[in-house]
Amino acid sequence: EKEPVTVLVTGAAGQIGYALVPMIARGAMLGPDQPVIIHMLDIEPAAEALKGVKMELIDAAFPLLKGVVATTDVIEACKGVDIAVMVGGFPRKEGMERKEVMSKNVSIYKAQASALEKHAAPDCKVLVVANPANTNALILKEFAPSFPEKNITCLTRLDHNRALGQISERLNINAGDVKNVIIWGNHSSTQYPDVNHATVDTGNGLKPVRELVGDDCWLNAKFITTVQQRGADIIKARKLSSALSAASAACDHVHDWVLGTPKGTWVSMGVYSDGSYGVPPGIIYSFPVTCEKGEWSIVQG
Ligand code: NAX
Repeated sequence: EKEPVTVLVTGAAGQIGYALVPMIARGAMLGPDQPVIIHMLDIEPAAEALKGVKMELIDAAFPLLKGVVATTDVIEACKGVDIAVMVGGFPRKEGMERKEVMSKNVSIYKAQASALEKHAAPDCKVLVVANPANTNALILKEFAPSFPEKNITCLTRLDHNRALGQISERLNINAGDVKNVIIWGNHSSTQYPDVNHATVDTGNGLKPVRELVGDDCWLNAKFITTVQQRGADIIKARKLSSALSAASAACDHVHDWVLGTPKGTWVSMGVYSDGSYGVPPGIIYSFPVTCEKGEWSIVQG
């Protein structure tokens, strides 16, 4: 049997955390043969709720789950962690300026970055989910200078999957047959969902999405705004923000990063820019990437 991999989930008592930890414990993140130890971090006001989540993980009797730590202590949470999924953060509340949210998150991410730097495994891979995701990832990178830049990423896979979902609904096909959409930029409404290189596996070869949809008006307008605004639409419908789809996308992100992308397929990840496509180096930006042996590379050309 393989050695267990230790996965940290911060904000684990929240909505996304509640959907995410059972997925990890079932092997959706690291594979059906990979044992895991889950560390869950939350803050004091959520400590009781976090205990409840731990009880439920035990009650689910997951064969792959080799250990659970539920804590409000950042250092204990970060100890020996191989993969860190940063879901916790200070949410933007009604009437709050973006700047205020940022400054609250700066102090949270500063503390968590140093704890990870000192106590996590040296090659720990980090996925930031909490908003503003790109900015929080950058803050984390700034305050964990000894971490390889390549190990700090943010989640835009949810937007990527939303784009696949919209195309598959439109064409009445399976989402698994659509590939190579791209999310460029920020995880926010300024992102650009790009279908210009996307294809569909028709069972009879690959066909461009543009050709199959045959409606550039829809692709250039409604499709883009639907993907950009999907988060807001979910809130309208559920009165809560996306959770199961966010958790599932976090699993996809780490899964493909660690285990590799299939040949001929790329995915979208928020990563440290090396200047590709004229994007200023040093910011965290969503690009098309392929992954091999635990390393992502930006698709060129
Ligand atoms: P919840 O408010 O349900 O959960 C957040 C949890 O984080 C709470 O349990 C809270 O106590 C905890 N927390 C707060 N400060 C913390 C700290 N300093 N250390 C550890 N834990 C802390 O939010 P939820 O719906 O789960 O969303 C979590 C984050 O994901 C939000 O920032 C949200 O904006 C972001 N999202 C990002 C997405 C993406 O694609 N990148 C999509 C979904 C989601 O909106």
